[in-house]
Amino acid sequence: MRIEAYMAARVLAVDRALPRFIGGLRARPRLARAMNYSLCAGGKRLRPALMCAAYETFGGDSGEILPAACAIEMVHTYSLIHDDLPAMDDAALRRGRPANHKVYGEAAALLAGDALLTDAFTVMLSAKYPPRVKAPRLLRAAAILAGRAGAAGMVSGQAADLEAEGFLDRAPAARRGRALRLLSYIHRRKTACLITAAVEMGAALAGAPEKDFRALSAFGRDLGLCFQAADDILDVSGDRKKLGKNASDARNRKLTYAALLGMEEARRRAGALLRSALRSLARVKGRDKPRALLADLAGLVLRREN
Ligand code: GRG
Repeated sequence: MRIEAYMAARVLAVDRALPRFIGGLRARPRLARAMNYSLCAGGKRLRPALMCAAYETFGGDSGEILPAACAIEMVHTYSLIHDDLPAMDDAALRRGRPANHKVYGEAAALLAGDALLTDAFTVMLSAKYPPRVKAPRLLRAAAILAGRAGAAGMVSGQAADLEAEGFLDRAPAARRGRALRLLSYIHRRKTACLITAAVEMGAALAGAPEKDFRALSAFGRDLGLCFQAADDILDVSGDRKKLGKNASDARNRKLTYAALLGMEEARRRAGALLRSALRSLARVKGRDKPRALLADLAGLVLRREN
């Protein structure tokens, strides 16, 4: 199957399922609208697709784990809503529409994010799964999602990202090594943690052997770093219409590959990270076709225009 067709099928499944899951949560109507507004705004659904392809690599059928795939998209969407708030990146546009707080106000946007994060676990843990998804596998997947999204992962990445604003104005060029280490810390957590979680969760739900789990985890980490390097480049040179958001890194004095190393070196690093991810993927045993889909998905991450 071509990767575009695979992605389109996953997008369709997730787009249909998310409003059903939100509808089942008994949220107050305005809160449910605010949650749906950002969830159903046309995200690429990269993380659910990665989880599905990882699950299929170890023999599963991706339809079986739709609640878990939707759960990671809920966590991702919460992070985008909170990231856009004035106290964080202060962005007016997201996914081609006004940011959540521009429509519903800051308090409602905060609460929509809170509910999406918390109820990701409701959706994931209260669903019915086939016998292959044994309870310990489901619990491990939930622990991965919590751990990678939480204080040890994405939240600390976001905290460090905010602390690093203006770093390049304050630090002399001689401290480039320190800046690179800080940047790597930020990227690993802010972006790569959730992308790593996607493939780890797919592997955990399918009961992948530990060796393959670790190789897939390394694939996810480098793919996540490649994703962020590409994001930094797109923020400088991408087509705003296709991106569906305004450039914000320079305005926020962000520490990025593009700002620290220049565009050419940022592109070179993104390519090197993709190759490193593919080397880890080559060590993963499992079904050939979904593993090839994972490789194609990785290629899309580097070539993407939004
Ligand atoms: C608020 C705890 C907290 C974390 C926020 C997501 C994030 C951390 C910051 C967003 C800043 C940013 C643009 C990071 C780059 C990586 C990223 C998550 C990009 C958006 O993901 P896509 O391109 O978005 O997969 P879509 O809209 O396609 O789902």
